[in-house]
Amino acid sequence: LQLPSAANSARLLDIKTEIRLSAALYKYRRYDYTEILYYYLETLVKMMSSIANQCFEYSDLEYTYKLCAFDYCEQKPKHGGSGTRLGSWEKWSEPHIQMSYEKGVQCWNGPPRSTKVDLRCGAENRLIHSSEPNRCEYLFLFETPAACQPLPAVQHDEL
Ligand code: MAN
Repeated sequence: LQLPSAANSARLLDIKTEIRLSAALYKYRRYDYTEILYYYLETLVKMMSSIANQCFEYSDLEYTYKLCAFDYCEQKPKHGGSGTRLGSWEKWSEPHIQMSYEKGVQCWNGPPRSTKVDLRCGAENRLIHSSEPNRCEYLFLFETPAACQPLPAVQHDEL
């Protein structure tokens, strides 16, 4: 896929404008929607790579939860004690875009701990919630600008 030069210079923090601009360029060049979708996904991946090697924390009453993006998740008691691995980076999972961390510390009489991370649109990269819907299966909620982009609207009638 050959990207127009404006798209090549896409700045991560101004992704919305760039997507609109490239959608317009694609339209002008009569590229199809699939190519715009490719561009969107590629930009999303770039954006997500901007949080790689960073850790984010969220605390509830008992624990501080840590998400080290594309590395591991951890649960640490707030009032002393060592951290417990809640899984290591495994994959993106479906049906919606969700990060999956698996093979954490074995749960007593249960499975190895694992964590799914839901992404939600937000102005900054921030871990905003953690829960344990099933014992030793954790669910984090992570806000990121990367989840804010709707697919660009293509107006065929203007061609
Ligand atoms: C610890 C924590 C909990 C978990 C139990 C399971 O207390 O990791 O989140 O439910 O172990 O025994």
